Amino acid sequence: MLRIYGDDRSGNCYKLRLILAQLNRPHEWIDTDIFKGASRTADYLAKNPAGQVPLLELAPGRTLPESNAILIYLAEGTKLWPTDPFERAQALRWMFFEQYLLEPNLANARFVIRFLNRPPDREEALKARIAQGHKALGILNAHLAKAPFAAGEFYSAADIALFGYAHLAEEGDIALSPYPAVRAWIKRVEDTPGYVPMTNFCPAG
Ligand SMILES: N[C@@H](CCC(=O)N[C@@H](CS)C(=O)NCC(=O)O)C(=O)O
Repeated sequence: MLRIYGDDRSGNCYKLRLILAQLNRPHEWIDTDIFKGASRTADYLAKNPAGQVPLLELAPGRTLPESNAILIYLAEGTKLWPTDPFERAQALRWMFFEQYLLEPNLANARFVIRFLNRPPDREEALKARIAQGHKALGILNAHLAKAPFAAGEFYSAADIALFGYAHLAEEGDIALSPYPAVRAWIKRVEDTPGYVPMTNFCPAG
């Protein structure tokens, strides 16, 4: 049985909720409250020294952190992972992009606004995150204006990786209105079979 350690307020953890639902994979979900330090205990740090969620545990001592690595592990051999080498490389390209340019900015802006209530001493750093978040969405928008999904014609784990925080951008004061191709793609992702919204696990507000 797959075991996931996750916190449902996290877009990185929601990526796994979504792929597991879409692949109909039975699993055990261990609620791990990051605000109460549950990812910083000695036991947890032995599983993931980075002290972060999500984490996949396959067996004692056989663990995998990093949301996108877990997505790839779960998607391998399914319709959500391309078999064509170029499409697979494209999927990886967008998953690396997500971790380097999109997630750090969108997730951080959302965290400061939604969970820290936008403290004045974080305002300058927040503005920089918002600006970089817009840059990332602009790049994604240009790509999605030419292709329906990240890796090309078909929905893949790369779309799930990008969707995790792109669909939450406005919670970080990053408007999606300038990005029509991203908004159309969000709708396409929501229309994929087995889609479950994040609000099923973590009510908005
Ligand atoms: N690159 C990691 C980032 C994971 C991450 O940032 N997790 C956050 C929640 S979204 C976390 O566990 N924060 C708690 C902490 O750092 O103490 C991934 O994609 O899994």
